[in-house]
Amino acid sequence: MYRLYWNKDTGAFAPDVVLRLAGVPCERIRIDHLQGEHRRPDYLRLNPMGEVPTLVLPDGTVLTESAAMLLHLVDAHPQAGLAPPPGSADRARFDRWLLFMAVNLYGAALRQFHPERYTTDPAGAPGVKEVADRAVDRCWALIADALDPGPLLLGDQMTAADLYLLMLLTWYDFREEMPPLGTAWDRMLANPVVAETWAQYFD
Ligand SMILES: N[C@@H](CCC(=O)N[C@@H](CS)C(=O)NCC(=O)O)C(=O)O
Repeated sequence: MYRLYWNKDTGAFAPDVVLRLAGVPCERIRIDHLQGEHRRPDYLRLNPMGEVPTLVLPDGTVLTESAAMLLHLVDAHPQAGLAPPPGSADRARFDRWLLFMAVNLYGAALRQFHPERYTTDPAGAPGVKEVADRAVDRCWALIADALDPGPLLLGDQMTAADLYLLMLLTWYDFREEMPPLGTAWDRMLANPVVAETWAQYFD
């Protein structure tokens, strides 16, 4: 069985909703990172960066990095239909946007939320945040463009990349400023499994 280390309001939402949509049994272990549980030695042995989520595969393989978890799950459970087949042009687009969000947007979000971690000079933190603010805005504009014609990143089919997008969009509610984001949001939350999982993580 899979084992997912998760907490509310974290990136664990993305692998969790994919596991649920795939109908795959999974044990869930809560790691309260706000209480410092992600710094416990037993958790650091699994996830040396001390981050949530961590996914342990049925054979014991440990995965960190939420995007890597999605890439594994969509291929291990193709019947869920949450990614185009490997090697197809649509799969290349899927990989592109998933990695774009994981590297550029998630990365800029961390610099924006925790600028003090990215400078040795406390007085430099506001500058780090200002540059991160710009990077975040630019990333969202590119994602809104990628949702044309939409309604989702690859058209009509909801993929794991869209669900990753939903997780990030929950932290940045740009639905009014960028209507394609609102359309994608409504489309995903119309799925009852997505809505139920979202409510457990973010309500
Ligand atoms: N690259 C990692 C980032 C994970 C991450 O930053 N998780 C946050 C919660 S959403 C965390 O554990 N933060 C704890 C900390 O930074 O102290 C991934 O995509 O899984």
